[in-house]
Amino acid sequence: MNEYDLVIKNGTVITAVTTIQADVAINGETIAAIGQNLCGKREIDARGKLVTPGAVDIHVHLEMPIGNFRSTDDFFTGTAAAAFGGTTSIIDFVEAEPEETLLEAAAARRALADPKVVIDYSLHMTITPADIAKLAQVPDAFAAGCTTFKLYMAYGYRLHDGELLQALTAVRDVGGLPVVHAENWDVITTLIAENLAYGRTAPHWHPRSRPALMEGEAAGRLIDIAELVDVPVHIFHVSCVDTVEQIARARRNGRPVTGETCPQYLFLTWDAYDAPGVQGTLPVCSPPIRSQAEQDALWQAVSRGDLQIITTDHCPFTIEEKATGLDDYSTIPGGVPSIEMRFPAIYSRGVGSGLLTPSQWVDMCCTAPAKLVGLEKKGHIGVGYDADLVIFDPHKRVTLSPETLHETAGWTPYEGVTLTGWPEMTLVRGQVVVGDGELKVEGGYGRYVHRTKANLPA
Ligand code: DUC
Ligand code: ZN
Ligand code: ZN
Repeated sequence: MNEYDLVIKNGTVITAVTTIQADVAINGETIAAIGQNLCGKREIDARGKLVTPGAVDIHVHLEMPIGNFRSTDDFFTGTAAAAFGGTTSIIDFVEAEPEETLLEAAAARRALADPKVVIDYSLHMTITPADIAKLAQVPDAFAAGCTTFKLYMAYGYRLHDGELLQALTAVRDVGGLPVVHAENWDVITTLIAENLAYGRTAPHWHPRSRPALMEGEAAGRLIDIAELVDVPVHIFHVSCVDTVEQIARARRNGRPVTGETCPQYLFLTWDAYDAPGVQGTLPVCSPPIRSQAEQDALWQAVSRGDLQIITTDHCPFTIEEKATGLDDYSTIPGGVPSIEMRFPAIYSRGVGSGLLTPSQWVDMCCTAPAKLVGLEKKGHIGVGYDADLVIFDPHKRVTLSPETLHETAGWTPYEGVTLTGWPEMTLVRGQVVVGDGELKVEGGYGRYVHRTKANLPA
């Protein structure tokens, strides 16, 4: 009988389309067979456990410079935390300095990440306003494996509509996929100035400066410009019904548009901004966290499939860094940590409540994101795919806190939330990366994935 290198036996295998009792056999770095009574030189018993593809988070910011700060998790701590939570691939970002070429910037980012990562990763190429003069370099970025391109409609990186049109056209011409932060920056900056002028400086005013209606407006405008250009588009971190409706309408009209949301919008409400002192600064992220009604509606959208992907936008800062904006909410470095809890949290709240089937959970956290961004061998349990797998204990209860998590911000917005279901073991290309509650590999085990395409949204 054929003996495989490793067999994960007796588990409940969940894919985006089905749930079966089966063994999963691995040779080298690759899934070699799925079936009954498979034999391995090594075997891991997964009886009573779920076996899922490794989760794929296509939106993380590790050691990202923002203003005077740099997001606290680096490529080692961030990917280690991801692995503890069952995530086996991430996509981070390249932002070129004005004097750099896109290729130089990508090479520098890889030089930073390569020695540190413990899971596999790839990079979105950001097109900033300074890069509009470099659009002729977009084919080089694509050829370097950056097949997806980040465009901002907010912050200093914000592209005006004409620049958006130019960037979308350049991305279309190489067959790339634009991934976009959609908010209305003119309205936001005007509301912030007005609030500050009236002495409204507390984080309470953060979501009130970034109205849901205008997030939807920006998404709709983006979708229209993308239609004009005839390019697909993926909308990042959807926080409200207004944006969901724009995406759903576009999809009904046959437009290749997808949307993602993130745990902060599914687990928190804007009441968090009213916590006293520095506590109220911690959940500042953009788009902002909104009302309970918006949160409920996002869960419904996820359940219906009106949003197709769940990512994190992991971008944490320390309490001290957040506190620098205590007297002016508009200066608080934006972002929260979610990289570790995403996959189990969506299982616990989504599958646990019956809002999501196990296959929807796997699709939104693993399969659909991998497919969208062209991680061809990730996100699915099938012969020939990378043996990126999670052995998931559906009964294990974990209460989230800085002590139970491996992120380095020193706080979590999910403090005290108890989840039912947590990864017991995480494998990347056949290697146990997390097991027995420990990290089993060194920085550098992870690899850059040189993508060759992005796929049209389904
Ligand atoms: N929003 C955040 O809150 N942080 C990182 C970038 C972003 O768009
Ligand atoms: Zn963003
Ligand atoms: Zn982001």
